[in-house]
Amino acid sequence: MSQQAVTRKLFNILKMRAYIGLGSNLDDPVLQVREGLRALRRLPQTHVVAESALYRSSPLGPADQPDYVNAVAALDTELGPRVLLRSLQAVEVGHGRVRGAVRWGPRILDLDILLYGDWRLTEPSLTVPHPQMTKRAFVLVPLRQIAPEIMIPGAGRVDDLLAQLPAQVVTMVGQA
Ligand code: ROI
Repeated sequence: MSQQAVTRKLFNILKMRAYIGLGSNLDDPVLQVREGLRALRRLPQTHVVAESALYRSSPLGPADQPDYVNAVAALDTELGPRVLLRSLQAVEVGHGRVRGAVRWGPRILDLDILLYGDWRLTEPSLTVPHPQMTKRAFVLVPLRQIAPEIMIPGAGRVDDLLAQLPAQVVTMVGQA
């Protein structure tokens, strides 16, 4: 077997399918989310396998802020969840995100680990599945686009979760 084939085989064994939520409501949110997707494609030991379209929605939480643009990406990654989280935080900071500014305030680029395989983690800095994702149509609508059959550990199928939510308007605004 060639060296390349060995490397590919190892990657297949080690990799985990993770889903990342992206969101922005400042400084040209469509551009920010596209830049975020580009940054995901550059992560080491990681292949982006699907990207949803971009969706606009009004802010959940304080209403006196601009509308958000959201998307979801699926990755196959060899990075563990904590290293993945640190890598995402580095991308956020690179995009001018100031952590701990205003809770639920506007943000240039937000990258969240939604799912990491079927793992369930509860740690001070990382809870997986993302604890609010089941209540957020702006997460579930793009997730359903790229993974209609996905099961959210401890919560259920994405379609069933969406059916239980009060109507939230989430409008497709462009392709990734
Ligand atoms: N609201 C929407 N619509 N989209 C988001 O990505 C988003 N992110 C947030 C809060 C402030 C909770 N509201 C949001 O962090």
